[in-house]
Amino acid sequence: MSELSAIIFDLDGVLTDTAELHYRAWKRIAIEEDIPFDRERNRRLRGVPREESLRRLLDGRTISEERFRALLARKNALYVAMIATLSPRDVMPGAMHVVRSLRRSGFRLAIASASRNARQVVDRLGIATWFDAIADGASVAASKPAPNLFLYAAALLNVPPEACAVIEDAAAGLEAARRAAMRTVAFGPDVADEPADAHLRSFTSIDLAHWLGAIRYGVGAAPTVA
Ligand code: B16
Ligand code: MG
Repeated sequence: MSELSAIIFDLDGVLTDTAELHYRAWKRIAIEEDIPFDRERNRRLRGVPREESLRRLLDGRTISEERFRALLARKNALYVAMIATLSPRDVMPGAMHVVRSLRRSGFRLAIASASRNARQVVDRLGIATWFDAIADGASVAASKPAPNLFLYAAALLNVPPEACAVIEDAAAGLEAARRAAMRTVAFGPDVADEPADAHLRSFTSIDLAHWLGAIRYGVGAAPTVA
């Protein structure tokens, strides 16, 4: 197995809780369109691009292309209004400490987000300088669960995919990382039962040495780190 030399962070749901804002925007659309939608159904939308999210929300209902485009624009307007209020206070608790520790240990660091609003979120959080590279929803045509976005981020870092670990809060993102032949870290309660090389509940009580050991050598046992 290649030496681990880079960590790729998902954005929404990992570095900040904007996954909740995506949910609230889709919930508004669902109410307006009279479509049943709750947090459980929202799990199928997490981490996938906007168009595919709407298809999953519609769940087989057919609408015109024009209406489809209008709903996408409406959802994005709702979401963009919500992220306008983000600030450095909205960085996920403990994330700064983890990023600093990884950087001190010599890891290359990137963000790989399916969102076309990722740059704006990163700027509002004030975290752009923490990373060597940022890949977003405009970087590749086929987004998560295709491996392309993570492969693109690894290429920006100039690191082979096998030397990367991906931290993800969504099943679609973990699948994309596996397809990219990268090590996987499942972050948060939504993916607690997903297969991954390590599971993290949060960044706040992370035992970094143990966790890095798990993704470096412990593939298979899937240790849980509190
Ligand atoms: P946008 P991530 C993803 O970001 C979100 O998890 C997902 O819910 C969203 O639909 C997707 O970005 C596209 O976002 O509509 O802003 O382009 O988790 O990959 O950082
Ligand atoms: Mg995410």
